[in-house]
Amino acid sequence: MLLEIPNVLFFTLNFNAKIKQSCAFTGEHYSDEYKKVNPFSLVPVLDDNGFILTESVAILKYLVAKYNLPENWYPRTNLQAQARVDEYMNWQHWNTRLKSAYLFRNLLIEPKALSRPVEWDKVELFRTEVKKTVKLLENVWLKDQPFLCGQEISVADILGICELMQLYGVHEEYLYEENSVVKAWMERVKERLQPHFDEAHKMTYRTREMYPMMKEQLAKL
Ligand SMILES: N[C@@H](CCC(=O)N[C@@H](CS)C(=O)NCC(=O)O)C(=O)O
Repeated sequence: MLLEIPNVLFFTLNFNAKIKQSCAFTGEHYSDEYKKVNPFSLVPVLDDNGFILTESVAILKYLVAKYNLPENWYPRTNLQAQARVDEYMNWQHWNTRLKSAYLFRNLLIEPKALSRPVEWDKVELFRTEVKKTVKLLENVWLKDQPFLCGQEISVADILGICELMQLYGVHEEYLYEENSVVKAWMERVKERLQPHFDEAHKMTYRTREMYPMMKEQLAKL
């Protein structure tokens, strides 16, 4: 494939992201057929010619190794640089990931799936939590460096930006845009990942367009 090497990584990830999005929105991931592939009924899942792998972090590391991507994506020779990326990937599960995902779920996914009104107290709680995480991104991860784990982009930045981008889908982007350091980092990462970034986020952009209408419907429940 004659794509630039980082693009190979993102092209592959885009492909999985498409499966993930359509699957999670249609509820297909609860089917018995899907459970045969991923017993956790979650997305993403990688099927590399029959080798099935769940968990986004494991998938990213596998893809970097499989395509022998440049060191910056996930360092292999510099142990401390690798540990730094691992540090973020472990931290994010209970921070960027959890807070952003729960805000998104509470604003849209759960009310829609369960046909129940939005629980605004929970939404407020997770808005506050997202703000705290954004502050930590600024003051810890992005302190003195342009990317989350150093001077170069890594898989940590892909994970980080994708979690925040779901908030763009539900018009909550002010939560990270009001932080100039995080906003500038996101612009930097996006630019580095284009055109694949936009391709990967088609469903997010579509959700954003439809959200005002969906919000109105949810307000009637
Ligand atoms: N730890 C897992 C989390 C996977 C996860 O929570 N996926 C969400 C979407 S991003 C999902 O499948 N949600 C569907 C559901 O909860 O029904 C990973 O990092 O891959």
